[in-house]
Amino acid sequence: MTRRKLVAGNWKMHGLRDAVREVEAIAAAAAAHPDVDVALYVPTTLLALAAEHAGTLAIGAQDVHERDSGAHTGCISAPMLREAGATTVIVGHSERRADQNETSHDAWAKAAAARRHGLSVILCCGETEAERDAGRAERVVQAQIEKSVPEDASGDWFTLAYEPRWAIGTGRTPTVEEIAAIHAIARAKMRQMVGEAADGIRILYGGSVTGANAGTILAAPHVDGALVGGASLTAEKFVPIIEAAA
Ligand code: G2H
Repeated sequence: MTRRKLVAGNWKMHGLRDAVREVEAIAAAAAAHPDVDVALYVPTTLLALAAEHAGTLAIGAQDVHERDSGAHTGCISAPMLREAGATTVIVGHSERRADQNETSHDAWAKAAAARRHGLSVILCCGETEAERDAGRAERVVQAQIEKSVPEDASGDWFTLAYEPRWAIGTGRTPTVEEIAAIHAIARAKMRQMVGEAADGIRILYGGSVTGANAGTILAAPHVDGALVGGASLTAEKFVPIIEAAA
């Protein structure tokens, strides 16, 4: 099955209103490469502004609450994200797992909430350095997938991102063979869970992707795109990654 490449930028806790210039430039690059899907996950405060300038670029949030409303101070629901202009959301990012103690079950519930309200989802998984050193990377990723991938996951709304925690923001990446091996295992695990629908689900690699390594990583077997942090903050750094996917 052919899967379109997806290049997604995760701005994390970066960006004030003047960053709209970067959104515009990234949107122009997305429009110039209609064969690649491009998404930008901005801080909540920038959703509405970014959506105004998005064109074909998908604008997303970096987290969502599992409930639609209620007494949850500081949280944002899927209907609120939709109203602000988001069409997609990241769940289960390892920084939220580490900083907010989020679990794979939380990621599952958040993905379900997003789905209920028509938001597409990137769900993140990935092992720690200690887990990889102990030879447990494959089992850790399989267990995360088992606990977090929704029963109705399919490629029209769901994407998995493999982000080894030790590669995030460190400048270190696994070898292409290591990335391909985990992606193959991840797809096999999803096939067990959702059957043939797994073949339509894109699996992104994330962790220190740059313009310099994107071509090699994106050409690896089983890699359907990239989730990019630091190198997505400016068009100058992000556009070469979009071009590498085209
Ligand atoms: C991993 C990635 C974006 P970076 O978190 O999700 O960040 O590219 O900075 O390693």
